[in-house]
Amino acid sequence: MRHPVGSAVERETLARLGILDAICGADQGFASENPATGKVLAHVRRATGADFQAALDAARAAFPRWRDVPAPRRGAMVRALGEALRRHKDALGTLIALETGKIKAEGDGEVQEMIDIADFAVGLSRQLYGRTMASERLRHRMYEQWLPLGPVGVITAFNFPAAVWAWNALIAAVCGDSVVWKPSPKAPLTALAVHRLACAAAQQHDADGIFGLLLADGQETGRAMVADARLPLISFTGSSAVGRDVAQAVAGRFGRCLLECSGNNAVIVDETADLDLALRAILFGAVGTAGQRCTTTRRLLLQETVYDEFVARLVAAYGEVCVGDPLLASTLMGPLIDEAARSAFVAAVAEAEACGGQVLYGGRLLAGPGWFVRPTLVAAENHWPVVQRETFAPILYVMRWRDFGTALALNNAVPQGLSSALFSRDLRRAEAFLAAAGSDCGIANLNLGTSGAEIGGAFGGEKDSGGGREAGSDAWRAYMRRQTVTINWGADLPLAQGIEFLPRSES
Ligand code: UN1
Repeated sequence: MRHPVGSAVERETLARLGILDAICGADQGFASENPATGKVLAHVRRATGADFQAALDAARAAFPRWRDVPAPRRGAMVRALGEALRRHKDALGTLIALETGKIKAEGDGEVQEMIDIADFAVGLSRQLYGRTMASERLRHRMYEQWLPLGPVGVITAFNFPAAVWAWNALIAAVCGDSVVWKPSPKAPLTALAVHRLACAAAQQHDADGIFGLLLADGQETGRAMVADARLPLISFTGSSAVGRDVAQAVAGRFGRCLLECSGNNAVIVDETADLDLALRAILFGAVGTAGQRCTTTRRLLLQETVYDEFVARLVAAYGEVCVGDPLLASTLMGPLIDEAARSAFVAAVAEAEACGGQVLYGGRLLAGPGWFVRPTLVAAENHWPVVQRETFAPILYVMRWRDFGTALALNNAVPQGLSSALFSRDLRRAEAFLAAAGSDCGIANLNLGTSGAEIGGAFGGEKDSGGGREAGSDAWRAYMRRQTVTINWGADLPLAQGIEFLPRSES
């Protein structure tokens, strides 16, 4: 059952996070809405062109000071922010739920993801390692070092309004960079709350000005950031269509891009799989966050021998999903983000049906208020345009296969290449899935779902998913510039490749 949240909870949450004073009148800014009620949560002030210049100037001014701070001390600032996030986890998790419609458990999980990346970044602050190479020349030494890059522009989406900033900003911070953040206009309050905590930590650690924030609801600010050579790196999360424009614009000025774009992630299930595990993973992957993760499971590829049984179990499980108020503990799925998302859901279901798709479950809206839909299963074919596209909604397209080669081919036969998963107990199939000719995605999971990655791995995808890698592993390198250093400590000048280059008199 749905119980729209009351404004008392909203006010109290904003107060707990200390951002009530940042709220402005309706005529002074743009609205953040609660998708569970369809009502305005609050208005926030819109950044002007002057604010943009001021934010860039501040980030530029902060950078030379910050890059001189030893990296482990930069880590201490991030540790303080991680501690503040721990203290505010409940309130921030609630605000994320209020503003994005994701359920409270997932809102809290998103804050935990920030805490995790903070811990990771603190450790990293003592591990920004370069390599030493063996020089071919006598009495020469070679090594590479990683140096701070400059102010980083971070553009984030509504669906992870806090964690994706943290992936970027906390790694960038230990790397010695300042950060200018443009969050989604659909989640400005979360950004305000996070930014407030970040600035407090920065202030306590002589890092004033390293975290900038620009709240804006048009395309102008994002475009200005992308075009501005003062931001040597742009990290962008959003659709492949916008990501393509960002990539071209940033390449045109020889900037660097980190792109986290659309996914169209498949789960393959074969007849040897633990079907109980597969069912739970697919439910979380397809229904979690109301299908609005870039890692959401959008395609289910079932071996034909288990198709009927598994679909029947899935339909039954979908019937048990409680759709409603994101703050209620019993709710598994909240609303879509806005009316446009709900229209896209309706259009996608209609398009699939027009192609001959059979709705196995859901396919319908739930009556207002709020942008609620039913989680949806559609028997479909992979080549239909609607299946080839990412629709940010809980629609799972179900398909069947006979031989495993076909399953692998279907997994890869979409423009996107973010996440993928196989449920199987067959060693040969598992290895084939993970081999070079297997999944072409940036993420390949065996016996777990496509979403819910840990921060310790590098996160990102191939093809139209953009090619970026963020968060763990060596993703930090994107936020630094590499310098190759060669030192001659001898009294001679040998040239590489054995070249002799001497005036005639000396030879
Ligand atoms: C996103 O949807 O943009 O792996 C990020 C996951 C989360 C991050 C998703 N850790 O689903």
